[in-house]
Amino acid sequence: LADVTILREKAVSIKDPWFPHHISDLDYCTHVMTKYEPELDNDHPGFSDKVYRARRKEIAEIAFNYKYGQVIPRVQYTEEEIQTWRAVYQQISHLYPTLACEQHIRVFRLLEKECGYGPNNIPQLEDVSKFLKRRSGFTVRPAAGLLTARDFLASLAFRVFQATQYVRHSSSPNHSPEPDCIHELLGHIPMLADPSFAQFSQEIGLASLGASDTDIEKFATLYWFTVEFGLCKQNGEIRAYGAGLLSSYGELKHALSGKPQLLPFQPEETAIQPYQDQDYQDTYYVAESFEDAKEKFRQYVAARLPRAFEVWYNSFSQSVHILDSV
Ligand code: TIH
Ligand code: FE2
Repeated sequence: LADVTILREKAVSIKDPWFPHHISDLDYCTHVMTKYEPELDNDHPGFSDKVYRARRKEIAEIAFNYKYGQVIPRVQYTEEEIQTWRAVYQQISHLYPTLACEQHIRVFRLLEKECGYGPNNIPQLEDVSKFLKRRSGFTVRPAAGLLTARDFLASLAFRVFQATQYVRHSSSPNHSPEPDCIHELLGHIPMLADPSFAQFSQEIGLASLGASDTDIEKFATLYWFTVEFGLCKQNGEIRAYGAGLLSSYGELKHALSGKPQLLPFQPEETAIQPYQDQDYQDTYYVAESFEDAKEKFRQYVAARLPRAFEVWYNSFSQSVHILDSV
């Protein structure tokens, strides 16, 4: 009887973090971290550029006003923004055939055919969202900047990817310290179209719902070393599947140059490895495959981080159901 009381107290405790139950609740999961806002971070390449800051504000407004179910407004990108995109695109697309994983290479070709990918055009979030929906069930919603890990991970539980829509500052095309649409479009979108990778992403999201702050930190770290900076084995070679690599010419070459430390992906160790986002990583984790990474992640969640409840995603109603565990 005592056990039952404790469990029940836990389940209804006001200390349990709120989390979204229906995909439309993601309208409340849009909290931006201020550390990289060009206005607030004096290391930001756009800090002293008034025109850039005004442009960022204008595009962020789209995200602030966006509500679930709406069509994502199109951005008319400027010639300067397209030039930055082109510079990244032309350089990095030469690296893909030898350094990107096969899933990325395959989908990238489709995106060029079907979604307006090319050196002279920045694809629109609405179009890539429709593309993803057909391929893996993922959709995109616009984000105003780097979100808190809790909000960002929660959206993955609903197969929603919160993507920025502004372009990095033209002074540093080859590496950006924060996400921008070049990173989302070149790095994340192709990967999210792969069903196995989509499933892995959603499972990190589901595990994060209602988790403690300590656990959120661990999931965010796992996300960092997989979805953002992951490497995987393929046909006897090591290839990149992390979006932060697939969108950064400098870091993609660095990661596979033989200089940084490459370790096997082990959730227990990976989850507590310190990381930084200002410069290239000095450690990367290599997965055997997405299926293997998913299996290891499942075991990690089941063994290490018990929650007072289990969640189950109902894709018909696009909502999360709570099941009592224990
Ligand atoms: N460094 C990446 C790029 O230059 O495209 C962007 C980021 C990925 C993750 C954090 S910032
Ligand atoms: Fe990212």
